[in-house]
Amino acid sequence: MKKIGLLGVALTLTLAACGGADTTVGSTPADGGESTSAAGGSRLQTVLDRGQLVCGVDGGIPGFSFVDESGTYSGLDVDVCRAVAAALFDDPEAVEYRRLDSTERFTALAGGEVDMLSRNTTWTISRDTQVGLEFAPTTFFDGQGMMVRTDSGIATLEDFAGKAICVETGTTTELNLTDQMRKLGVEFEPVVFQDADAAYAAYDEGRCEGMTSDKSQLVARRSTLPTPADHTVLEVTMSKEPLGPVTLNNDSAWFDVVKWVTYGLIQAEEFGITAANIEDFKGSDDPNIARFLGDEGTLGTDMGIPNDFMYRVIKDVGNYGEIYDRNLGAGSQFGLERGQNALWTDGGLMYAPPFR
Ligand SMILES: N[C@@H](CCC(=O)N[C@@H](CS)C(=O)NCC(=O)O)C(=O)O
Repeated sequence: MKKIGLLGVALTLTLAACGGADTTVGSTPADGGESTSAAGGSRLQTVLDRGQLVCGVDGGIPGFSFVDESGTYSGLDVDVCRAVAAALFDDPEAVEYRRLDSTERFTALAGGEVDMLSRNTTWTISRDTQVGLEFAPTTFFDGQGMMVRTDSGIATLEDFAGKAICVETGTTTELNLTDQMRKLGVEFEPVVFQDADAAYAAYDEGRCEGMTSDKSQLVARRSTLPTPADHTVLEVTMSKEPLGPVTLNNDSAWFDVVKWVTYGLIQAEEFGITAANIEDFKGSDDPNIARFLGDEGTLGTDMGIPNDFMYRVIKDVGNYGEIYDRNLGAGSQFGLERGQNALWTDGGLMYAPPFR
C-alpha cells in the first residue's frame, strides 16, 4: 500500500537501548582528533587490502535488506553496500554481509567486525556525538508508524489506551513511542522484543493490538504476514527517521568514500545517468559530467580511490532512482511513491552537494 579516532585506543561506545537507557561500552572517550586523512591507517586501506567490503545489514526487511533462501541479498540498503564495493573494486559482489540486530549493530561497527552499516539506522544527535558514529547521507527519509489489524477499529494513537503495542528494543522506536504516548497522556502496555521476527509473530498472534516501527519496515514486514490485507498502517507519523549508511568516528578517509558514493547515487539521478545509458555520457563535453565520471580531474584519487568510481557505481548498480524503483518503487512489490525521497528538483529531499 502506498501510505505510507576509531575512538582512539580506548573505545567508548554508547548503545541507544530501547526504553531510553543508554548503555556505555568501553572506557575512556576518543581523543576527538582526526586520526586519518588519507587511506593509510584508515579502514579504507583495510578494505582495499582485503579486496572485499564487510557490510552490516538487517537482512530481514524486504525492499531494504533481505536474504532469500539461496543466500542472495537484495534491497536498497544492500545496493548501497554494492555501490561502495563497485566504487572500490568495480565489483558489486565484493561484499560480505553480516546480519546484525538492532542492539548489536553499533558494537559490531566499533569492534571492526563490519566496515560500515547499511541497516535502517536513524541519524540522531546522540548517536552522532555520543555513540561515536558518522552518518553518511540519508538514503531513505522515513518516519515511525503504527500497524494494526484492519478490523480492530483503531484509527489513532489515543485509541491505544489500555492496549498492548509490540516494539523492538535497541531502537529509536520505543523511545519515540514512549515520548509520543506521554505527550498524548495515553497509558498503553509496551511489549518489548529484541528479535524482529518474534515481535511480528507476537503481533500476528494477537498479543499486541499494534506493532510500531519505521513506516518502511511496517510496509515491508506487512507483506510477509500470512494475510497482508488484514493489516493497515495508520496515517500517523510519530517521528523523523532519516535512515542511511554509518561508519565510525575519526576516520574521515573512509567516511568520505562512503559519503561521496552515496551522494554520487543521488547526483547520478539528477544528471539522468543510468546503468543503461551511461556509455552515452562517457567522454561528455559537459565538464560537470566529465569530472563526475572521472574523465577529467582527480575527484576519486583525491580520496584514495579510482577517478572513475562513479562510472563503476552507476554501471554496476545504477543511480538512486533506479535503486529505489526496483526495491521499493514502481518496479517492486511495494509500489511506494517517492514522496520525501524524490530529488530536490522534484520536490523531495534528495540533494547532493557539488562534485567539484
Ligand atoms: N530506525 C530505527 C529502528 C531500526 C530497527 O532496528 N528497527 C527494527 C524494528 S523496530 C528492525 O529493523 N528490525 C528488523 C526487522 O524488522 O527485520 C533505529 O535506527 O533505531
